[in-house]
Amino acid sequence: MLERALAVALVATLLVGATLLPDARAQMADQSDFATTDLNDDGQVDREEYHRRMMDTMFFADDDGDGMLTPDELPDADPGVFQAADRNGDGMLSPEEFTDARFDDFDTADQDGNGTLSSAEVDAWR
Ligand SMILES: [Ca+2]
Ligand SMILES: [Ca+2]
Ligand SMILES: [Ca+2]
Repeated sequence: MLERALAVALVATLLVGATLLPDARAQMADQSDFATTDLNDDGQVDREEYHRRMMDTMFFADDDGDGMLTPDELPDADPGVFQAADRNGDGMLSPEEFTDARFDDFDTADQDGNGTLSSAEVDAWR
């Protein structure tokens, strides 16, 4: 039981955003976070589930509701990480830019390339 709880906590940490949203990660890294993201409850997080999670994360971070994320709205984001994610250089992250950056993390963590993240893969990624 303890092992599973630990794995779930690690998955939650990855899903909420290890690089872009450390603050949100701290707020949301609990066990229910993984259950929320794993919509079909199969113990794996697939790209669709991950994408929905990113949309929720972006929605909550977008203080002025304009659909774009600025450095102000991601106060804890590393400026270098933000700039790398801002592909068109307009100083804001569109939903596409935001999710693209997060899917880079997903692909890195998905070591067997089967398109889903197991808790073991998240564990190894960290
Ligand atoms: Ca905004
Ligand atoms: Ca942009
Ligand atoms: Ca995998």
